[in-house]
Amino acid sequence: MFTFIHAADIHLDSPLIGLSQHEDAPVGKIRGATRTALSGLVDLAIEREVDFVLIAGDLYDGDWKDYGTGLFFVSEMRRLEEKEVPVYLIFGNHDAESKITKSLALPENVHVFSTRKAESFAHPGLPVILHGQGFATQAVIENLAERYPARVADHFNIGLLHTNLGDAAGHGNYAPSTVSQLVAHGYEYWALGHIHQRRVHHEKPHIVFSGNTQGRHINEPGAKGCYVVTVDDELEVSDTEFHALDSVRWETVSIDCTGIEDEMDLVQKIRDALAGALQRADDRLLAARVVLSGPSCLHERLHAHHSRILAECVSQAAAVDAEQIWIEGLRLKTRTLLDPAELAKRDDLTALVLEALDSFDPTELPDPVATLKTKLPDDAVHALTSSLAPGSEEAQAIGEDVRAIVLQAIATSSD
Ligand SMILES: [Mn+2]
Repeated sequence: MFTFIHAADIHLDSPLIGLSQHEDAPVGKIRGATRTALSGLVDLAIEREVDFVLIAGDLYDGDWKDYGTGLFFVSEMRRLEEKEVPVYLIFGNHDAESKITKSLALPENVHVFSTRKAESFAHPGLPVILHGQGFATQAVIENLAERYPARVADHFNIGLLHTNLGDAAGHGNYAPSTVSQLVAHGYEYWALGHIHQRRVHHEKPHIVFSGNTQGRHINEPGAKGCYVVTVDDELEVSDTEFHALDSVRWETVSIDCTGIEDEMDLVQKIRDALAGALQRADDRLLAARVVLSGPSCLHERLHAHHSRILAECVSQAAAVDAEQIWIEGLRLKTRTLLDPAELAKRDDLTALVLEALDSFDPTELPDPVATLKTKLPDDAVHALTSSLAPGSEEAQAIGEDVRAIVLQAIATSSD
């Protein structure tokens, strides 16, 4: 029997998006989260006395800002070298050979697969053989797995691959492959990287994404970590155990406002929901996005006072645990209880306003930043215009705010 750890997408020193704007955010903890995950991985490998560790691409987030990133990785790998734990590593689209301009000599226990062609490493002392190829450039579009070596008989064959399996939507379509192709290849275990959501796609043979080791934004919620894989004496996988490594947990905290008529009741609900989410985060720093939804008589007030409600979320988070919860943002998805058709019956002018409101599109307003744009660098102009592009989340939110405020004004005007 032997065990190994399968990890991928560590994205060492990647910033966590959406947290740094808080002036008293625990910057160190947030900035160090991807490092904490790597240290946790090494601790786990030592504690469990695993035979080896796999890292299936995107160890680095991109080129190192300075040598600190490399020094940290080397020092963590030395801890494994002392315990004689080999590490098998491929590079992915984020840390493709062509993108990384800095390098440091790695300890001898770290084996990096070639980026020119697929190669095989026999793991000493066990009937285990590893096959892999890293990315030479970011946009590897060929099906790398097709040229992986044939299965070696009487061995546990592991394929290390950074791949967009099954043309998954929303991911760079790099080194595409399919489940049926990988099954047919004959290896016992495909250790995959690239998709940040962990998933066992197939068992016997195993085709597994471990997901990333630390969520980096609100769209990477829930526990993140690695798999500890156990292989029995018949060279069959007997267990794939997920182990969380994240120190900052992202979660969308949704509150259904149906039936809530009093703002104080809503505030209490927000506080309870945050307390529940913190408990689920298991002593980790919780980065929460609050989403309010459902039909509510508070709809218009919430939209008119977005920043106050956001501040209330921050305040309630602090009341639950000031050190442990950070509010990433607030999304208002409530619906009005006012009936525009009823309001329109009042008089012609109201009907006219409501008709105009119906077709209101904030992206068609005269451009308030036109002159500013001529003075800004291209990147900033792009950021400005894309955030207010038709259909964007920001444009929709502005549209919702305006509708709610106008409806409220009409509804209260004749009361
Ligand atoms: Mn990645």
